[in-house]
Amino acid sequence: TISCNGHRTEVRKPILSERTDYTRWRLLDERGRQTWHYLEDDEDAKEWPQSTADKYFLGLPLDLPDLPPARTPLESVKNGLEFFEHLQLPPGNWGCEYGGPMFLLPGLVTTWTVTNTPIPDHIATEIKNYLFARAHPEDGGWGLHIEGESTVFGTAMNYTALRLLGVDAEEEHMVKARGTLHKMGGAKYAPHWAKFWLSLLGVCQWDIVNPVPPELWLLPDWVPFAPWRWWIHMRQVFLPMSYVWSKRWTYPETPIVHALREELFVEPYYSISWGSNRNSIYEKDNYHKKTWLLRTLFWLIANVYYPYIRPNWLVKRAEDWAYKLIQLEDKNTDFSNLGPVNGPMNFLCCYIQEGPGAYSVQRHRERMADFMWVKPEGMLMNGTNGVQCWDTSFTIQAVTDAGLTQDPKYKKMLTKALEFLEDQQMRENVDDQAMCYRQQRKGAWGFSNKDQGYAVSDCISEALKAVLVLQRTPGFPTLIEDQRIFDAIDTLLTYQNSSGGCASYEPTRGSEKMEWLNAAEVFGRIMIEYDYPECTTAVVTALSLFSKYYPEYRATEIKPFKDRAIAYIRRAQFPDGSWYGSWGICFTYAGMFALESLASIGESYENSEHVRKGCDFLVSKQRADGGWSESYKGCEQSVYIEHPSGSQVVMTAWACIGLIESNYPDRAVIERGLKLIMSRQQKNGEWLQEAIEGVFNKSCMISYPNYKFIFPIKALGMFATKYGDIKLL
Ligand code: LAN
Repeated sequence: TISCNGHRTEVRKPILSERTDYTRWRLLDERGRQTWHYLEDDEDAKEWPQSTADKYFLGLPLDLPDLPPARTPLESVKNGLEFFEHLQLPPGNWGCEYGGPMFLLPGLVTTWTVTNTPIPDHIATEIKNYLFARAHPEDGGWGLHIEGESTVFGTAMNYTALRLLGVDAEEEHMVKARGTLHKMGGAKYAPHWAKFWLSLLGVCQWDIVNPVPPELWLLPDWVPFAPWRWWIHMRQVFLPMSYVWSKRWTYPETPIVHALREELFVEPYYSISWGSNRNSIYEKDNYHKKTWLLRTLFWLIANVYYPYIRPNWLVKRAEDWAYKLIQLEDKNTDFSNLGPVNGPMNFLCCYIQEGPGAYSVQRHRERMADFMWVKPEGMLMNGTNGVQCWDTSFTIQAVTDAGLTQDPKYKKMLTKALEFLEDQQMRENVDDQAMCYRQQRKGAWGFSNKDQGYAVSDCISEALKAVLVLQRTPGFPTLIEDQRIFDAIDTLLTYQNSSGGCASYEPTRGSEKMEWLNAAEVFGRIMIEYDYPECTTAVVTALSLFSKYYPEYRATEIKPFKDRAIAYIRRAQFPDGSWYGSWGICFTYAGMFALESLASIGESYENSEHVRKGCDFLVSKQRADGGWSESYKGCEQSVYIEHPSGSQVVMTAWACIGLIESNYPDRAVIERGLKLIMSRQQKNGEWLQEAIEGVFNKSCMISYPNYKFIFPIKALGMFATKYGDIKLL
């Protein structure tokens, strides 16, 4: 069939099975580009056997031997490394699922649908399985993230994704989810992003979407709220969204669109007054309430500017410029894009602008695979195209802290890891850096890989520390010559804010007041870059290590940089002695970093009031079993809240690392924490997954599955190096 706007809408529907054959899945890692492949053919499967890492990720039996029980911290570290080494991928990096957010798959499935992208059966089947597995056990809905309570955002969007994949509306999970959605008021009460996706799908009408005018991209740079000043994730999502919004592009009406119009709302579709429900939102979705200022602006744009003023020439200029910026983003990342939200959206923009046959559309289509991950529950979409550089840098550092870099047993593993980091260093700035408002990146590392190519202050720092230490260890090659190290430092030195702190991708470019324009409702603190104790610490410690090896280079700038950064760390401490963590949950995470910062300039429990208060705070939260435990709710509410499932190895490791860094005088406290960590280690050396570890934007959680290896190894290793490898169990 050919639809009204000339696109073919006839795409074969996937055939959904109960599940796929897990012995057929393989992870391919090509220089840090990770994609999963399903080998239908027996011959192919034989030629490309499953690795231990594949089996581990898929939850298949591993047949690894039991190791001698660990009695001392170093024995535990060695058992842990024995296991973790099996998970190292061929190019030298570590990888893992990076799930948590529950709003990513629906955007992808919607994009696939509206761009007439065929979805292979094995992929549709496993996405369906994942979404079913992650439905809330009680009400059958979905939340913003895997541990959250059901929201309209999660439920309306994931329900839609399942229907687009071909799940029947009368299927038992679907009936339950729909009931929950209706109890919350239906999709009319969805937040902005959901209204956007549903409108382009044709399930809502565009009038229900608060304005996303691309005209903002035409504002001169000096305007205090111009988009180039926003946090990069917001402006890079705003960009394609504004393009689609401006075009009011809509998928042709298909039977599934009609069905969803019936299913997602409590009232008949034709009775809904779209324009008057732009601000309708379900209470639990409304984490960050819109300000009166923003609501007024929206009202004026929607009711005055859009219908009566908006001249066509301006629309054209704005759309053209927005599209140009989309193309630059695509070019600079080879279509990997910054993240899993703007990736599919840019894909859609290319489809709209250039048509289904364009190279850009084809390349975007291929790149979607980089975000996917298969685990026992099914297939999910990762929060980035992987955790490659980040987890690899931390792993090297953990082995270093355990004093094991010279142990021949780990030489091969560490050399490969170093080779990976060498390969992933960004050697040049992006083209047209100023035009697309990008930060300098020469010499930097990112969080995932070089294709994605976004430098982050702490990713540069952690990678740099790993490289510096290994390259200075006898027996390791110098793969990165001095000039490349200096490039990294030059870039790193661009990251300090006037406050002294460091943010994530860029120094802060605008005022905190911009939060008044936060329209996403479901996230907090998203509009600009903020100072983070985590990022600042990473930079400080990287600079310190660098100066140790290269005392001359830019020394007169590094010293004051560090002083200002430490002053910020002190200022960021809460009166109770804690620090708020923005990227890990929550106070144990930030506490570890902040105490590390202070330790790096010689402050310890003995000589520093800040350290004393920081340690006392942590110690006051130690549980009777010796562990620490934090719930994601602490991130939302900015107070320490324990996780109901008890002590967690990851948070226990974070707290212990902070205390060890600080020379906390009562060693028994630390030993009790380490004992808990050791007692949770399995016979084959692994630790099992516990509660979720990471966070972003205060309200959305994200998994860091390798942290359960990295941080216990680091904590135990640091203890052994500092106090000796004494018997603990
Ligand atoms: C990440 C992942 C890594 C993280 C650290 C390096 C740990 C942090 O110290 C700095 C910020 C950074 C790079 C970060 C920023 C926001 C990300 C990219 C994420 C939490 C992973 C997913 C998240 C991204 C915004 C998800 C897509 C959602 C949107 C709201 C656009």
